[in-house]
Amino acid sequence: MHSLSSIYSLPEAAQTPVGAEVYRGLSAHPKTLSPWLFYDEKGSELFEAITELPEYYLTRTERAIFTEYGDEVLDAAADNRTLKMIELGAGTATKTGLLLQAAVRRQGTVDYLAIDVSETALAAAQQRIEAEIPGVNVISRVGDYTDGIEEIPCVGQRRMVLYIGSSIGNFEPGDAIQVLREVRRRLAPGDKLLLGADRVKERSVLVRAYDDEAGVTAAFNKNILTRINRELGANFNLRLFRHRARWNHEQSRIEMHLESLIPQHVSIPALELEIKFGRGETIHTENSYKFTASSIASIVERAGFAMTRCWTDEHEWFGVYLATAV
Ligand code: AVI
Repeated sequence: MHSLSSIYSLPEAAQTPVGAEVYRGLSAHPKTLSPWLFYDEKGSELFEAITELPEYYLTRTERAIFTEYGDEVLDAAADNRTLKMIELGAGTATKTGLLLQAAVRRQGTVDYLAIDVSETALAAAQQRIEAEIPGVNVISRVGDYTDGIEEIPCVGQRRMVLYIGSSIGNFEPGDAIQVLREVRRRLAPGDKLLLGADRVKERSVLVRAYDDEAGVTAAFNKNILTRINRELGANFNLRLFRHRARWNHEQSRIEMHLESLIPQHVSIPALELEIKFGRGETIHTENSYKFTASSIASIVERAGFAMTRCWTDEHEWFGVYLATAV
């Protein structure tokens, strides 16, 4: 009996999720790495730090929208019924607290299902919410995206799925539609989706948000190389790569890249790979799509929802969209 690795003579490490992605991405032309590789322990800490940067307006703007319009959002979502809330990629659920408070004001108690891949983030979220917002019944599920949505039985009630923080922007548009279709498949007509999505705006504001003065986003981007060094024994020299953030107007997205400053070779022993970089060649690590009201409506509608309401901030920098399952 031969294992797949001996038939195709791929090293064993190339069959782990990280190894397979690095093998695929760094053998490709142009070179790419998937953004989920950012989020090891250090990367998750760096992302939390990004959300507090002065240049990274996304988190604070979405929070301000929830603070100002939380009650309105809840009223519009509930259709005079009791609402149950389900959050995809809940993380530490800090902004969600504002909506949960509005739900408790409206209906006294609320069931809240938090879904995330990080068990530690979920445990912290559960503890904090239960301590700070009496009336919230927190259920947490470790899993990917839509796992567990059906677990909330909803006879005569409304479900509202939260997908906030502009995470939808990290998918290619076709994949974003697929993710929302998966959500839709698990809901009943009339159930709601609350989507937070960043908006197209002036280029300089966008680029600064992804290339901050303090260099936190640069460290976040380069952490992907540290991770490959640690987990696959590679010898990336971080000083020989620089962080780049570019606005791609045609595709309406911020791209993050790691640019090789010199011609160089990097070896990845666990994958038996030797990677050659030209000067100025990049590894494309992330896309962060920015939407207009109509581009986000088209995604939501193609996934089986009708756009119902939208809230924004005074600069119209960020959008919170309520959509109804049809
Ligand atoms: C998680 N996601 C919404 C962030 C974004 O803005 O696309 C990830 C990020 N990348 C660089 N800074 C933040």
